[in-house]
Amino acid sequence: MKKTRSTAKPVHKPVFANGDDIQIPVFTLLKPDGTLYAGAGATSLDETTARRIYRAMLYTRVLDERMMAAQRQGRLSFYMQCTGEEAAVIGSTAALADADMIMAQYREQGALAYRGFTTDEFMDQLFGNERDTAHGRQMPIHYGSRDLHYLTISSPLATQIPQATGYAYGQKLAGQGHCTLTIFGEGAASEGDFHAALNMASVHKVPVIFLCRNNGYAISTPVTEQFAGDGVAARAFGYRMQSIRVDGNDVLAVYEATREARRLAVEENEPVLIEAMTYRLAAHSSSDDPSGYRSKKEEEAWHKKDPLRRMQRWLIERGWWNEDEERELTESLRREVLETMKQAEKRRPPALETLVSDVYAETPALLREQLATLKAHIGRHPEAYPRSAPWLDGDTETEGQA
Ligand SMILES: Cc1ncc(C[n+]2csc(CCOP(=O)(O)OP(=O)(O)O)c2C)c(N)n1
Ligand SMILES: [Mg+2]
Repeated sequence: MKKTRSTAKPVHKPVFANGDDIQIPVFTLLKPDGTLYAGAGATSLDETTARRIYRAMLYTRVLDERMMAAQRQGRLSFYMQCTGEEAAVIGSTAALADADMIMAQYREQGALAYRGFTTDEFMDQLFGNERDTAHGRQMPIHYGSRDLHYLTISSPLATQIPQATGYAYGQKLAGQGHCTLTIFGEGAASEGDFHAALNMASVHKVPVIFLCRNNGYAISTPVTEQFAGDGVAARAFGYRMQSIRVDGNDVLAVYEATREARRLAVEENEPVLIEAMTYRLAAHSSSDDPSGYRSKKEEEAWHKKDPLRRMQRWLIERGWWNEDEERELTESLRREVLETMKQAEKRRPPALETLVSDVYAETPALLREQLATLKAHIGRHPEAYPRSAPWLDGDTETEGQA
């Protein structure tokens, strides 16, 4: 039988261990004021990539502000913000190759923005209109993009984590040098799926990077009520996996950590766990009100560590960005989001048939039967379906109206 790795000498009294003797430092390069720590060294970020990252961070902030406002105006049913976590999400994405796979949770729209998901694509999904690739069958924020190697979001927590291990195993077999980044919250890391995924990845040595956004809360439950151990990073040791804890509001540190993690994953078949320490500055979702479970004072303290401000100051200091550019870009992004939203909300809903089409290769008889029953029902009660009824019964005259 193969030996375990333990080389410790046997003892003759019971000796317990709880990991308290292991200290995991926080890797950070950029101070909250945007200056570098002494000893931070040179970053491998070039100007083009740095600007692309910052643009995606700003885009995500603007998108989130607008869409949250749209939800409050009753135009959108639901929304989730990335606010405060942009550096963790976008800094890590930027360290990948564009063809690497991303499997995220639901708060990672910044990754898509970085890869070039268009405002039209965001809006079509959010409004579930006829151009939405999921045909309106998902709630808002469940984006997906085959072209951008971004697995469609699924609501049940942690499902994407073992999927990432499996997918990365396939990437290893394919031998094209790609890896998978899976992003999830610290709450999701309490699911059994997280542990199964880490164990399998470590045993089979697959090119996967597990990025936990430790943002302090799982909805209203603070981390102090979620786990007793040293955060999420320490869990990797049980699986003999490389692990790093990083300041998640420091985009440079996240970028460098993920870059090295990718190298380990792809070149050395070492899966890596990254714990990005960050904070969810906004509510959990449009259905949540954090004032019931956390203080304004706590929020203020984290506003001072805003990842956007931090990167902006660093960029300006280097002469890679300036305040005029910031103002112009912000205004043009606001206009773009608003205009695109107005178009998207006017577009027709998906055809009723898409409820059952492209789910199975061939639509099963039972689903066809249910669709027929639904159509008949709507036909009997058109007044109850004011938006969809006119074009459901083949009334071509009204086709094209929203
Ligand atoms: C299996 C499962 N259990 C519960 C939920 C309900 N739920 C949705 S989000 C959430 C909190 C997740 O927190 P975390 O993973 O820390 O992510 P965050 O929202 O902080 O980004 C819960 C409990 C769910 N979607 N799926
Ligand atoms: Mg969380």
